[in-house]
Amino acid sequence: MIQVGIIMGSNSDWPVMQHAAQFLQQFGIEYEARVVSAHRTPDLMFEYAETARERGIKAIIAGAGGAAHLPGMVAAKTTVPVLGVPVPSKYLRGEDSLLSIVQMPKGVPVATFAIGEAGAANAALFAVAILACDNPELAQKLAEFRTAQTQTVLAMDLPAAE
Ligand code: RP5
Repeated sequence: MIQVGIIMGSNSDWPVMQHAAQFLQQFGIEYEARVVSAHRTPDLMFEYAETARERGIKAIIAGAGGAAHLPGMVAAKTTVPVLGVPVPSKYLRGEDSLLSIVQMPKGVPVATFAIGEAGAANAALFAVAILACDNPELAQKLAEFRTAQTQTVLAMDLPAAE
């Protein structure tokens, strides 16, 4: 059963958003990835948001660039947690995307992540953490991932100064 939805405003967002998909795959989470645009397919966006809960979706990772209203508008139409990923934009390097997503007025939250690849990856890890709340096996996998990451950093060597 699909538990996480990854949506994005354009297929041009996929190089960034695929980093979310990769992490979900790594943790064995079933997900779907779709292009849903706030301003170009607004009816689809509403339908997606309105049916997400009844389809069993537990978290929606929504990425968009520029005037990035997709995460906020989806959050307005569902109580499923929405995790917003600011996609780097052509002219403002994603600072516009970040501010559009993060500055939600009080009452309709969007959890906002870093601009770009790190944000997409962390949104997926956050979705895993949400699902792990009532899934001990998944919580264990997440703990093992963190331990492995720690070991990688502890094993880092630095070259001699030149
Ligand atoms: C946004 O406009 C999308 O999320 C994308 O980041 C940006 C550019 O879209 P394209 O012109 O590449 O389709 O809606």
